[in-house]
Amino acid sequence: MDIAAKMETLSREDLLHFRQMGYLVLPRMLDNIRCDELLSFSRQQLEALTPPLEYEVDVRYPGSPIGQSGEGSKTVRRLLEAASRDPSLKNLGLDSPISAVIIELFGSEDETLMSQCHHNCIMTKDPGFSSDTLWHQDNRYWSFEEENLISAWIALGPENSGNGGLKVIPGSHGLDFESECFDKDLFFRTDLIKNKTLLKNCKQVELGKGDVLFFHSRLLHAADRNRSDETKVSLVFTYHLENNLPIKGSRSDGLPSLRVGAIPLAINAK
Ligand SMILES: O=C(O)CCC(=O)C(=O)O
Repeated sequence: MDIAAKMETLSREDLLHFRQMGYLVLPRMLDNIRCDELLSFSRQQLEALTPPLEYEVDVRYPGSPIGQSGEGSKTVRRLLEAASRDPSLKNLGLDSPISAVIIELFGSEDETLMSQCHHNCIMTKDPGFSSDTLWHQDNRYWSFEEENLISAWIALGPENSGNGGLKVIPGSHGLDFESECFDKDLFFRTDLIKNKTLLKNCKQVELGKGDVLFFHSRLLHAADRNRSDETKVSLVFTYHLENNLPIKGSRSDGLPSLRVGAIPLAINAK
């Protein structure tokens, strides 16, 4: 898997879009050959149930199979620790046009690091037993000093409303919410009028094969279950700055973050 991801340079419009909306889609960062290699690797790992894994039953979202031994109980949701599964995945996360875009989006002199915890994963959505992910900010999962992380969501095939692609509330990363806006599991409540009004701005993110969605950890997003016939596979990496550290002892602190190679955008990646 050594075919380069396509080089990208961020325009002023791209940067402005990310700052104002909290997300940015860059089309065709990976070509079809690269996507197919990553897909075939992911399918092998899925078939072999190569640990560490998160199963649909573990999350208990609407639609998740129930019970550790019932039908669908072996449906994988995340192949965790993606970067440790193959050197090419580590390279893609740490030393590629994708990580170069992340550095630009942070726009900081501080070093950028990639977390090896949780969202460093190959995310799968099986048509048979997938679930609905309710509205949330990713800070629900992360415990960092500051709510300032950026994820790169790499679509290895098309992602849309039919197969459980992500929906976002543009600009929500910049809003301050009172704690009552979220339920006890930190999902954004859909029964409050003020929340309902905001959710009317929902936008389905349509991704093509090889497109990358960059989004801020404060951006409200959600996704439905997969109603297509094919498993959806995406690769996700999450980044933070060196001066924004995981809270000691939290799940975000379970593995050390890795330093991102600061390759300039103009120089081609391996
Ligand atoms: O694909 C999904 O169901 C949503 C995943 C998600 O929002 C997340 O991992 O934060």
